[in-house]
Amino acid sequence: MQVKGCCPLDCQDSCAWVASVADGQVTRVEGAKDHPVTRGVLCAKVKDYEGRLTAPGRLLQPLQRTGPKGSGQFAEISWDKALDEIASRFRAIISEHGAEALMPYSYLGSQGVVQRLALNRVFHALGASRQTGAICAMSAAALMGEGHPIGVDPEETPEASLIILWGQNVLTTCHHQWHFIEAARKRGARLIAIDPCQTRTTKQCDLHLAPRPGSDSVLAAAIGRHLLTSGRADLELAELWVSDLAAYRLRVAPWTFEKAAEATGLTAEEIEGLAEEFASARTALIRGGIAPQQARNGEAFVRGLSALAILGGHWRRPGGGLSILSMPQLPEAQADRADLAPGNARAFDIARLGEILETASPPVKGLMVWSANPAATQIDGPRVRRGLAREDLFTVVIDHFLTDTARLADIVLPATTQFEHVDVQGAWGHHYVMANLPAIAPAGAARSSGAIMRGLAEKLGLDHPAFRESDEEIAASALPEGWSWAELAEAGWRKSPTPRPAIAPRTERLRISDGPIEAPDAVEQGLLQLLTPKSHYFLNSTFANMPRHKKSQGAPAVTLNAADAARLRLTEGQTVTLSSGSGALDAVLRLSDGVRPGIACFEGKWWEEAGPRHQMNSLTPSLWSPAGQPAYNEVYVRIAPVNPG
Ligand SMILES: Nc1nc2c(c(=O)[nH]1)N[C@H]1C(S)=C(S)[C@@H](COP(=O)(O)OP(=O)(O)OC[C@H]3O[C@@H](n4cnc5c(=O)[nH]c(N)nc54)[C@H](O)[C@@H]3O)O[C@H]1N2
Ligand SMILES: Nc1nc2c(c(=O)[nH]1)N[C@H]1C(S)=C(S)[C@@H](COP(=O)(O)OP(=O)(O)OC[C@H]3O[C@@H](n4cnc5c(=O)[nH]c(N)nc54)[C@H](O)[C@@H]3O)O[C@H]1N2
Ligand code: SF4
Ligand SMILES: [Mo]
Repeated sequence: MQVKGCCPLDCQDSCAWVASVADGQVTRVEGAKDHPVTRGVLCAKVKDYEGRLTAPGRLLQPLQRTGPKGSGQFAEISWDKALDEIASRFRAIISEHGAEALMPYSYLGSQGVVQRLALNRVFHALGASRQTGAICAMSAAALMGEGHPIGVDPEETPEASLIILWGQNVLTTCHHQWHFIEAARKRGARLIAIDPCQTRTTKQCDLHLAPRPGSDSVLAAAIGRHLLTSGRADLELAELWVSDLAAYRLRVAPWTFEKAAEATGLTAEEIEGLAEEFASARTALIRGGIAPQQARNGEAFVRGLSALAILGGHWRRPGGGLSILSMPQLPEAQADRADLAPGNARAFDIARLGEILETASPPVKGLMVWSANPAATQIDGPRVRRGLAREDLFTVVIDHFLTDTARLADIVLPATTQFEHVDVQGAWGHHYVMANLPAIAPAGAARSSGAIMRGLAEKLGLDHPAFRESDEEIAASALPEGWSWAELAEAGWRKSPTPRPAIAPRTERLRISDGPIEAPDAVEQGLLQLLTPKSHYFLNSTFANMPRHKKSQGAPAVTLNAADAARLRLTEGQTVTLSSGSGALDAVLRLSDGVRPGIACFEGKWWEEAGPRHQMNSLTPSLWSPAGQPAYNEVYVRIAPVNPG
C-alpha cells in the first residue's frame, strides 16, 4: 500500500512523499515524483525517516519523573494517570497563581497545523499566557509586517538573469530549490554567493564573496549607492512604494566602494564588480538566508536587501525580487482558536524563554513544550536549562524522544510521527499547501497533538465543540475558504499562490532607510566570532540522537582558518574547549581555508546526550535584535586545548 504524505520538518521545501506500507509497517519513504517543486527526492536527513518509528529511545508510553529534575529517571504511567496529573497540577496552579502562570511553548519541530496549533486551544480556553514571536526569521517577519514583499514563487526562478544567494546554503538547507536555479543558469543566469564561509553551495556558484559576518547592510548600502549614483535606480518604483528615498540617499552616501571594503573585508574591486553586475542585471533574484538575520542588526540586513530589490526594479518582472520566506496562503490561525480565550492574557515572546523563566512576574509555574527542543535550541542555553530545572516549575514535554528538554520535564508524553497522524501544512520555500495522511496506526501509546488536546480538555472539564473536533476537522478548519479537505487529501497538495506585489502606489509606504548601517564591531584580541550554520545531517537538534545521522555528521567539530589555529598554537584533530561568557563546549578541531580568519564555525545542535559539553547554545548570550530575533551569531569565543583534568 502507498500512502501520500509530506515531510513535517522545519525546512523551506515541505517535500511531498509516498510511504510504502506492508503488514502495518512503513517499509520505505520516497519523494513523490509528481510534486512540481520537490520532484521525487528526499534529503540526506529524511530519506530513511521510517527509521525514526522504531529507533532506540522512541517514546511509546507517558512518563513521570521519579528522580531529581534532569536526572533522566522516569517511570511509565498510563495516559489516564498522566492526563489526570497534568489537569490537577494545572488546576492547582490556576487557583494559586492565576491562569497566566501557565505557558505553552511550541515551535516548528513539525510544521503541521494540527501538531502545532491544536493544543493552543486548551491554553486559550484556560486564559493562559499566550505565545508570540519566533526563534527563526524574526527579522524577515518584522519587515513583512511593515509591508515589505519578501517572497518569490520559486517556480519563477528560471526567469531570473542574476541570482544572489545572500547567506543561504541551498544545497544543505533547501536543495529542492537548486533545480530551479540550474534551470535559470541554463538560460544564461549568473549565480553569486555571499557567505563568510565556503559551503557545498558556494563551491557551485560562479562567484563567491566572503564578507565579514554582520557587514551585509554595508555591502547592500554600497550597491544601493551605486544604483543611485550611476542613474540606474528605478526611481519610478521607489516613488510608488517608498516613503524615505531622500533619507536612504543620505544613509548610503558614505558607503563608497573603498569605505565598504574596510567594513566588509572584501576589496573595493570585488564590491564594485558585484554592484555593477546587480545594476546591469535584467532580472535579479536575491535569496536571503536565515543566519545573517541572527544578529542584533538582523532587520538592517533584510531592509538593505529589500531596498536593493526595489531600487533595482526587480519586482517588476517574474523571477525577480527578494525571497526569504515564500509561503502559500494558508489561514492557519483559524485552527488555533484564539477566540476561545476569555480575555486578553499576557503574551510571551518564546525567543526569550530563559529570561521569562527567570524573571516573569507573576512567575510561570506550569509549562508545556511540544514540537521544540528549547534546552538545545534557545539562545543562552545555560539560562534556559536553569529555568527548566526550577523545582517550582511543573513542565510537560511532548516529543518522539527523551530530548534534552524532555529530560528536564515532570511529565513526558509520546507524540505520533508524521506516518501516524493526519495533518496539513504550508511551506516557507514554495506556494503549495501539503496534506499528510497516516500510513500506519500509532506505535505504542503515542498520540497526536489533537488527541492529547481532546483528552486534556475532557480532564479539565472544557466543554466547547472545538475540543471535540477530530484531527481531520482541525486540519480542515485551517484551509482557505472554499477548499475541501477530502479533495486536498486525495490530491496530496494544492497551490495557493501568494501574488506578486502590485506595481501601484502603496497606501502604506515602505521604509528603506531605517536601522543601523555600520561595520560590525571589531573582535577583541584573542577571541573568534562563532557561527553555527545548519548541519547537513541534522535538522536543528532533530536527528542528533539518531545513529545513522550522527555517523554521517561525524564528531562535534569546530572549523578554523589555519592562520588562526597556528596563532592559537592548535593543531588539526585535537580536542579543544570553546568558552564564552555563557558557558563552554568541547569539539574536535578542523582546519579549512574556506573559513574566514577571525571566525570559528560549529555545525550541529548536538544534545547533551552526545557528551557532557557539545551544545552550541551553551555559548550564546542573552541577546536579541530589536524585532526579537535571537542574535545566535553574536558570540565570541576563546579556544584552547581541552583541559584533560
Ligand atoms: N540540513 C539542514 N537543513 C535545514 C536545517 C538544518 O538544521 N539542517 N534547518 C532549517 C531551518 S530551521 C532553517 S532556518 C533554514 C536555514 O537555511 P539557511 O539560511 O540556508 O542556513 P543558515 O545555516 O542559517 O545560513 C546560511 C549561510 O549563511 C552564512 N552566514 C552566517 N552569517 C552570515 C552573515 O552575517 N552574512 C552572510 N552573508 N552570510 C552569513 C553561513 O555561513 C551559512 O552558510 O534551513 C532549514 N534547513
Ligand atoms: N546557536 C544556534 N541556535 C539556533 C540556531 C542556530 O543557527 N544557531 N537556529 C535556530 C533556528 S533557525 C531554529 S528554527 C530553531 C529550531 O528550534 P526547535 O524548534 O527547538 O527545533 P528542533 O531542535 O528541531 O526540535 C524540534 C523537536 O520537535 C520534535 N517533533 C517533531 N515532530 C513532532 C510532532 O509531530 N509532535 C511533537 N510533539 N514533537 C515533534 C522533534 O522530535 C524535536 O525534538 O533553533 C534555533 N537555534
Ligand atoms: S527536511 Fe526539507 S529537504 Fe528534507 S525531506 Fe524534509 S522538506 Fe524535504
Ligand atoms: Mo529556522
